[in-house]
Amino acid sequence: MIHFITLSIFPQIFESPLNYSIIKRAKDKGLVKFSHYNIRDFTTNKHKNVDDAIYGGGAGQLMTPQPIFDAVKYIKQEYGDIKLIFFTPKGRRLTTNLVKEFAYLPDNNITKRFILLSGRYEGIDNRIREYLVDEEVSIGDYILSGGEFASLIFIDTVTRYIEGALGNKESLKDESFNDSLLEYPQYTRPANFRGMKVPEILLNGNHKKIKEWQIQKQIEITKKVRRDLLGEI
Ligand code: 6GU
Repeated sequence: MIHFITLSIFPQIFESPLNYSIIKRAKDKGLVKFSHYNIRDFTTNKHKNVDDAIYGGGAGQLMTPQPIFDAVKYIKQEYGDIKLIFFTPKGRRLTTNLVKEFAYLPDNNITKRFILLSGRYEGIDNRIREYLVDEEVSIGDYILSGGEFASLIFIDTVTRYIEGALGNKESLKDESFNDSLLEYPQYTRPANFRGMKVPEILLNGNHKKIKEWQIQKQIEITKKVRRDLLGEI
């Protein structure tokens, strides 16, 4: 199982999104587990402040080291040494390959744990990076208001790659990126919806022709929107 331990000043953000569908079922099956810690609970100052002004100037505030160091110490005393991932636009880009590495479990009886640290404000005091953070991960080239949504995306995508998390109806096969091409268009009943028709080729049961059509469509759509995936920038 994978135990995701989140560390954030807004632990409530994690409550709803992890209680649906594939993640909920993975949790019920004992494939994943969640614990959410509030950084503010570890503050030692009277006002429970978690941020402070930046040395050398600059706009905004940074997350201060004390509550994060103490929270991580507390979590590690509870569970032993755990890899800590910090979500930041400065991190390594999260890709299928990286997700598969994080999701990999050598056998089903071991518990793998991650501390997922979400920053807010302008970021974190660099000593947190230097002494506590094992990996910095970004979910894409844009700026979020905080790391919580990135943590949730990490949890969602890693969970999908845990053996047994997907049912028969869902599958890792044939999805966008699995063969570096985007997915082909898919249709369900009815074959004619208000005059909008499903491509004829999909209706005639010629599997070889259908496969060719699907690959052709994958190439077309990938060329159109993600040439970079084809190795052409
Ligand atoms: Cl992980 N955090 C924030 N704040 N912004 C991001 C991001 C993470 N990944 C992309 N943009």
